[in-house]
Amino acid sequence: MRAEKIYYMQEIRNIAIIAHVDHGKTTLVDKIIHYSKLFRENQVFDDLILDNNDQERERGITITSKNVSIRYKGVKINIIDTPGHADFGGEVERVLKMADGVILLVDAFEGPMPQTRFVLGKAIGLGLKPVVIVNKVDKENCRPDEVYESVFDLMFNLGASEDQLDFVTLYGSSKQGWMSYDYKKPTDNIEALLETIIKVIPPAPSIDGPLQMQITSIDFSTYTGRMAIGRIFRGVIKEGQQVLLCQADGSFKKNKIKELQVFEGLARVKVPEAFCGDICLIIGIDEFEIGDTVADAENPEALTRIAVDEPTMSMLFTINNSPFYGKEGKYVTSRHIRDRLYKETEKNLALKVHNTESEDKFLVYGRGILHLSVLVETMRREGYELQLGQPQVLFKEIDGQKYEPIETLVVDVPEHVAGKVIELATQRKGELLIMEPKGDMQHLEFDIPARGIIGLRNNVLTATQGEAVMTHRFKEYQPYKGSIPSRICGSLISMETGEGTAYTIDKLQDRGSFFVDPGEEVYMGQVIGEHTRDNDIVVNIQKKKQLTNMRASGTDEATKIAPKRQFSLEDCMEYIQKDEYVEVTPKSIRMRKIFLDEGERNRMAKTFQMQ
Ligand SMILES: Nc1nc2c(ncn2[C@@H]2O[C@H](COP(=O)(O)OP(=O)(O)OP(=O)(O)O)[C@@H](O)[C@H]2O)c(=O)[nH]1
Ligand SMILES: [Mg+2]
Repeated sequence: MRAEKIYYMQEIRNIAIIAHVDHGKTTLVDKIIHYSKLFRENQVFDDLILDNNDQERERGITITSKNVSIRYKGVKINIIDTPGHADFGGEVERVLKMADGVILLVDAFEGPMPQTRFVLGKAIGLGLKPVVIVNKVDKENCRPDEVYESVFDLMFNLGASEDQLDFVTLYGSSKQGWMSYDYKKPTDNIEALLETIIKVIPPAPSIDGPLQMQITSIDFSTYTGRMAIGRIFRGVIKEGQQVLLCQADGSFKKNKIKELQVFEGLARVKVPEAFCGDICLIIGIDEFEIGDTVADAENPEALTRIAVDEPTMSMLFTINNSPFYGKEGKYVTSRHIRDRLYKETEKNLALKVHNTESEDKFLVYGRGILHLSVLVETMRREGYELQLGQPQVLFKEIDGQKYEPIETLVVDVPEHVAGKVIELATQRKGELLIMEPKGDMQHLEFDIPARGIIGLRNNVLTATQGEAVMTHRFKEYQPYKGSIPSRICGSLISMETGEGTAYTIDKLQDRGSFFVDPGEEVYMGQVIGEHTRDNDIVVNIQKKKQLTNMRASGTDEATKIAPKRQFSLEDCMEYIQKDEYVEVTPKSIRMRKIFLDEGERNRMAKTFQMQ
């Protein structure tokens, strides 16, 4: 990257786009970028997708926030696209520090959801000016007027100031690429939004004085290592400048700005200097932390620090020691896994890794199932083999009493199956707080222990034929609610190692449902299905049919066998019991008993019950 232009002080707006998961943030940012190309010269646009890493594309969600910028009527607008999933909420909170205003998107059917409340609460608390977009008004059954009302109520309840309550509302469709002040009068572009941003979001103040830049995000590349991203709150920052890094313990560390970049469109552009109000990226500072201030070498003054979110869940990572170990992966030793995990902590801020008394086992702390599973999926794609223990929520002791994380659970579900969902949530100590009609659905809200949510999604989807829409987010710690029945059904465990036959699987179908197909290689102690009853049983699926007549075994029965139940990585993580592992390799995901041998398993059963 070469510095092609000198950037002079300019008018800047810094905005973050916030919303509940899937309400259309990234789609909108894509549309803004496309539209703004009308105002740029000589910029080549690829087919753009902001969710640019593999897992973001496949899962259709944003995992890390992204900075882009556009120019509109001579103003530089820095836009931060944020993730909507609750596991990444801490990231949103951090990047809001770079913004002067937010665009709050709310789905015109769904209305405000748990994450809407969380991110809006943070924005209101920071005094940011909101612009509201009631999005997806192209959807059938949408309720833009009601949704507007509930956004207003929510803002009011969150303690918004008068200026914040006096927000502009736009209606539109990110997907179709239009915004309008009136949803009954669609337009064919998003100009109304850009006009609104320029008009109502306060310009980034330009303050002269000794440099202050606060690091709010980390980026990483194998060439440059860790890069610091943040906003300049005072003064100017220059390439080659000597600076002091103000650290958490109050000490200062000398550093030199090796290279400086700012965001232009989808790209990062190397610049000789960047000015107060802009968001920049610094290469060449070593060993910084989030919240550190990059300050003037003569007059270093730290800005108020940003808290990094604490983990809420832990999971055991260990080496693969299954009978099929090493068949598919490149990296399989504890050394490989340890190095990879510690490397991850350099950029994955909410992640913590602890050693255990065994050098093969690591406890990894994160913000939830999705946060941890994204890491595991990344590792298997890189060629790692490993095993995972059952995820554990983190308890706290307050005044000698055991406290546990409680979540708000929201389920929208067709009326005729609402009862089933209530039953499932109540079994897991969920408390129904709200039940009201929403369009032709029932809207249910519960308080429920985070423990109770693990594994709930699968059951809810099965009970509602996939029609329920379910989300949850951390609410608060409350006193421990007592034991929650774990999985209601036991496991079917393979007695032997070898290929399962259609004949035996067919014979055992009344015992439960299978997770493996005939012909699939399984090993002794592998969890190959779910028992209809609550206890585990060992079954032999390798037996061959006696070939009394000369027909090939299997083919006729195979047609009667129910298709195997498919489990995603997250499904497995949520499904396993305390005495089970998920085995993860680049090609396979299996569940197994920790002790593969039945005798040993029975001897060890007590230790698991005691936990
Ligand atoms: N009908 C309709 N669908 C939309 C609209 N905007 C976005 N979508 C769809 O909603 C889904 C989610 O859109 P995204 O832009 O990825 O949502 P997001 O808010 O960035 O999601 P996260 O980053 O995961 O929080 C995609 O399938 C979009 O095509 C809209 O205006 N109308
Ligand atoms: Mg997104």
